[in-house]
Amino acid sequence: MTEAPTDDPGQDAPDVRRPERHAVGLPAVANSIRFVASQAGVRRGLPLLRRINQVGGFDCPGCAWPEPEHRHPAEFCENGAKAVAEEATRLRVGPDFFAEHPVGELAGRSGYWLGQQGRITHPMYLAEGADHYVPVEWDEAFALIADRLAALDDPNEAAFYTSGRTGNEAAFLYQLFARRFGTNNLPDCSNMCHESSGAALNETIGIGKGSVRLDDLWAADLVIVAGQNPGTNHPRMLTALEKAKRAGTRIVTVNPLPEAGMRRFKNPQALRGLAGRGTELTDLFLQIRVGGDLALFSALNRMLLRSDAVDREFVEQYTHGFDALAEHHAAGDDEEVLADAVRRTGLSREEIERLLDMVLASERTVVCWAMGLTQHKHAVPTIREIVNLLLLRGDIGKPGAGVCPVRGHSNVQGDRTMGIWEQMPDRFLDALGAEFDFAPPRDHGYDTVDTIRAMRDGRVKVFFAMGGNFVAATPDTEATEAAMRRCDLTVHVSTKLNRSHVVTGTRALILPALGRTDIDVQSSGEQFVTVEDSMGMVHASSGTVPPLSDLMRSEVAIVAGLARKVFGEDGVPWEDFAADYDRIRERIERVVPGFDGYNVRAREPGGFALPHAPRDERAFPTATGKANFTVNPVTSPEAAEGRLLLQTLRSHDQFNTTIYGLNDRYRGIRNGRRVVLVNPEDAAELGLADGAYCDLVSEWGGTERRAAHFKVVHYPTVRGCAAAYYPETNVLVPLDSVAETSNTPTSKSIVVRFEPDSGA
Ligand SMILES: Nc1nc2c(c(=O)[nH]1)N[C@H]1C(S)=C(S)[C@@H](COP(=O)(O)OP(=O)(O)OC[C@H]3O[C@@H](n4cnc5c(=O)[nH]c(N)nc54)[C@H](O)[C@@H]3O)O[C@H]1N2
Ligand SMILES: Nc1nc2c(c(=O)[nH]1)N[C@H]1C(S)=C(S)[C@@H](COP(=O)(O)OP(=O)(O)OC[C@H]3O[C@@H](n4cnc5c(=O)[nH]c(N)nc54)[C@H](O)[C@@H]3O)O[C@H]1N2
Ligand SMILES: [Mo]
Repeated sequence: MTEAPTDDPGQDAPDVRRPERHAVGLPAVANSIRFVASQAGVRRGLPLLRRINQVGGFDCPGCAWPEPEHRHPAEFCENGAKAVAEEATRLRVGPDFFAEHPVGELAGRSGYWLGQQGRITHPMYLAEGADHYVPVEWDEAFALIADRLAALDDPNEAAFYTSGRTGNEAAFLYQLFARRFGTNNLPDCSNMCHESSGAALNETIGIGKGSVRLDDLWAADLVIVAGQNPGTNHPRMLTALEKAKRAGTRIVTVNPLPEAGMRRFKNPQALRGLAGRGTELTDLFLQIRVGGDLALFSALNRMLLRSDAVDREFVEQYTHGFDALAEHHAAGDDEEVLADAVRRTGLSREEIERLLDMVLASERTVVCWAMGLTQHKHAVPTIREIVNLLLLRGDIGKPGAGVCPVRGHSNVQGDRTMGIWEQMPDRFLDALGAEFDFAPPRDHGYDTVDTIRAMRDGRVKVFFAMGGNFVAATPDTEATEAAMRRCDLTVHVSTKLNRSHVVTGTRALILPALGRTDIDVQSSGEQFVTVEDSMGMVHASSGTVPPLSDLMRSEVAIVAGLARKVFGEDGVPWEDFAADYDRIRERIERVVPGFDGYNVRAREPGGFALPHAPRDERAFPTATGKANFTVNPVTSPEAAEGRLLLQTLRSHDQFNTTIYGLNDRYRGIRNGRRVVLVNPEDAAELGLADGAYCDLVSEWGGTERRAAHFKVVHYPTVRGCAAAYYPETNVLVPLDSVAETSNTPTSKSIVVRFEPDSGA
């Protein structure tokens, strides 16, 4: 047991009500205002709400869902409001706090408690053998890092992690710093998130990003939302889906859980949403078994081929590999294949055929997905099979159709565009090297899972994180924490306190950063940063509240200051970059395609769109020069007798490892997070009474992992599958259980058995 003991009153005794049948509406509006006022205060907090996602305001630090061209005065959601309030809080964590609380004590606190303490206001240092963090000057902090970096035998003994909130300018400088230091070890949150989407899309259409814009949703005949819970994680997507629905789009939801948001939506931006019954969003709900999506889409494609509903012209002109796919689906017996799909998906044959009919009736189909598809062993083939479907129908590169991986962190896609990737292609490295007159390293670096392995084995000794909460977000908590403790130095550039600050290497630093909402003033004046949303739109973001402390620095200033300390006079004008972010954007424009006129276009209201060859001109920059069909043999996770497949997901009151509160309103869970949702029939078979406490034991490759003291909740999830919250269950995800090709932890399919409660 490695989890922090629970110290939140009530967290151990969650109570349960009936799940909601609709999402948003008045309670969401009331909740946003209450939460913002309580965290940030009425004077500091409430005016912020008017600046979220507005031209001249700041990009919501919540999710990466795009803003419509015509913005509503309230272009935010309940959970965006919580993300803003969390950051704009008036509470401070400064030297007094650290003097009062030894690190050992903090390591016993829950993540929720740590996050609630406030914004970090001073650079803090934990010396070797010390019990307390103590304040440190910025210059001294940089010197400490430079010193440990200089002590390494090889630049690849350092790893530089990024979480997806970092703006483009800081991300670009950060990867430049890492590569000039000599390593491609740039793990990021994306490795645990949409890496599977990137891998599948790069191979099949030649670019690892989605191909649709907002107006494509409105022009689509059919939108399939698979493995995603937008009511909680991308609430503004519901507004877009409602608009699509009113324009005649049909919507299919594929999910093991009946998520409230995809059922009935009460739009808070419209009177009908606040007062009326709301809009029924889903036309067809397919309650699929966890990991059954490849079987579903494969069966669908087989039937499509049989019914001769293939867009021959598109296939001939733009694609490669059709014959192999057709051959694959010609083999075997149709009845047997369908029966196999029924078994693997848990759906009925009629349900699969209804989906087929809807696909056949649609001239323009969009498929949206998120973590329910990406975090499986067979995630990459699953997404490739979705691409097969769209290619068969000619549904890429035309209005109203395409692939829509819905990104998580607000700038996770932009960070990738800026070079935060352990395997950036040579054309990027060539341009970077030419611009800054150096030879970037070419060997691929470590991703997130490989970084943990390298720390565990003593091959990475300095761990530096630009945001995020590495030890809580990554799999196999026990193994990861042990790996982190083996490091010589761990450094976190952070806004709020989290578990990664208290599970440290021999020495540790916390460097306090400005966030999205903070006004950022540098020597040339007030700065803005730019971000890229899930649909490839780049736009400006400027904070609007005064920082809580003069000692907080922007991420740009932190990287620039560190770089100067590490490299000395190296011919790169780091100070100029920090003084005026336009100077960084000029360089990005010369290195990264699609950013011409960056400084001008970033200042245009709404920003600008990055090019996307498949969408814009049906050009596919793949190895074959065409869009690639792929053959994906059907597979799905299995659990032996007496076991269930556990998926780990988000409640309505959290942003990843940041816990806003202990409720999950739409699912009817209150005052606690250590719950496991189990289908009543499975529960009866397993002897799990509603409300009983149990341990979850994961089984993988002959090894076992345990998470103690979970309350059983009988819940209408699909048979054979259970669900529980992340990050409490990360301890159960084996480090080596990863998706093929993308190396993403399989957080959505863990085989678990239930044992009697061993206590909190
Ligand atoms: N408020 C809030 N917003 C967020 C976040 C947050 O924590 N809080 N996190 C952000 C981030 S980084 C990300 S990546 C996104 C995550 O957004 P989501 O992917 O929506 O997040 P999860 O909670 O992991 O939900 C996964 C969904 O997939 C379903 N699912 C699980 N397994 C399967 C499966 O095998 N097949 C199918 N078809 N469905 C399955 C689950 O039932 C659930 O509805 O949200 C972003 N936005
Ligand atoms: N079991 C399981 N594990 C998962 C997932 C899952 O579904 N199940 N999802 C995975 C996914 S999709 C993701 S994206 C990862 C998320 O992994 P991370 O991105 O590493 O985690 P977060 O919880 O988003 O990081 C929160 C911390 O970031 C810092 N922070 C916030 N804003 C800023 C900022 O503006 N600047 C800086 N410098 N720091 C800031 C704060 O200190 C805060 O505590 O987790 C993954 N882990
Ligand atoms: Mo994510």
